[in-house]
Amino acid sequence: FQQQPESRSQSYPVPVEGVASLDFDPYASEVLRDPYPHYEMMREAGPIVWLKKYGVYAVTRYDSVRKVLTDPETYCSSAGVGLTNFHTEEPWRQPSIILEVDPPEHTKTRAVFTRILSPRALKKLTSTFEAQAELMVDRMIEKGVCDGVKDLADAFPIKVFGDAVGVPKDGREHLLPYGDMVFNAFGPANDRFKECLANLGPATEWITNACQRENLTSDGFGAELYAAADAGDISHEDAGMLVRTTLSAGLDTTIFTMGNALVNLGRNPDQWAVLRDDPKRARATIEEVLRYDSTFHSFYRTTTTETELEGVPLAREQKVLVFVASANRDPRHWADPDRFDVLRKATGNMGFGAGIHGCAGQMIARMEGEIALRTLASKVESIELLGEPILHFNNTVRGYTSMPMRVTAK
Ligand code: OVM
Repeated sequence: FQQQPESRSQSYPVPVEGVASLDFDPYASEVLRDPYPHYEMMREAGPIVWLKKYGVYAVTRYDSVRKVLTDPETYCSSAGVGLTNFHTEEPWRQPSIILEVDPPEHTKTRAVFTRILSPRALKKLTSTFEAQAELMVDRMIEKGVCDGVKDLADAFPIKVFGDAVGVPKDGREHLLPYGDMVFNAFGPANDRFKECLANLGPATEWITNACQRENLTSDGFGAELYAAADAGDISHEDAGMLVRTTLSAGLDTTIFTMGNALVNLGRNPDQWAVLRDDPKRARATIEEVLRYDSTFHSFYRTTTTETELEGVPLAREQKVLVFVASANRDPRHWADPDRFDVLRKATGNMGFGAGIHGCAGQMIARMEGEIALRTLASKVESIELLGEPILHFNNTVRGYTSMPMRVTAK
């Protein structure tokens, strides 16, 4: 039969016989607090499971996740990469022209990003980023007792990435709440989503203004996106939309990743010692943080056609939930996956996704993380967490908002 989207009913599709059908809610607070035992439960239940509450299939194993992400013709992004199906439901904001599109539209915008974020372009930023990291780490040492999030994980990307894009210095406190909304919106319209939307206040307006050409500095990524429009590669409206992408995707993610690095190094003094004794391992450490404690946990694809995944027939317009953070802990792929080991080869992790939509900013994100960690490891002898760091709850990304710690100078 030919299943049409408009003929989907509440009860369709039912999970095929033999597929685990779970009551489990991956967005419940107790799951977000420590999702990994729940990921193990889903991985062991099968290569694909049905989540009753949301009417979606979910994949949690490394190979199944990669299969979905590397077949964008079957598993598209243009119906949205959250639970909301843009073909049948209203998105909370105008869809992204790089994230929430398929080829050929995607190919054009992605190419502009690839060029603007080229290795050569990033190299030019290195010394500025290093100088800022030094200032911030010196300040932490001076304080002794500090907050790893407020003094570094948060402050560093807001400063260096904000400057690199070229947004106004005033009002950058709106960037995180806006990103929080973007990432909550990839999940269901639950209380967390609704509360975030209700408290968004002037953040959206600030972001919209920051994306306008006249409010951007003349030498940042923002200006370069508008120059690409002048050159005819994209429209001027597209340029503004792509600035919005940098501000949506580039802050909460790098900030949480840096915080996750500090938490895991604080909890594993032997691993901190490896990095401190060889700060060149900062890059590999960030990679292991992305694997072991991924910032981005899950997102969706939508089937463009009837298909089959792991032996299960899928209808057209079926949302498939993809858990990259679970793939990064799959024992079928990783030896001793639940061990944080900065000496392991963590490349191939899917913390940045995979395939044509794999994070376009991953090189600058790694660079920010590497520079901050290398600077810390070069100047600091010990880091000690003072009490439990404060976890932030979001439907899609996981990180900390506060992390009291003591640092001592080398
Ligand atoms: C965008 C966007 C927003 C959030 C995340 C993202 C992970 C992209 O607006 O294009 O990539």
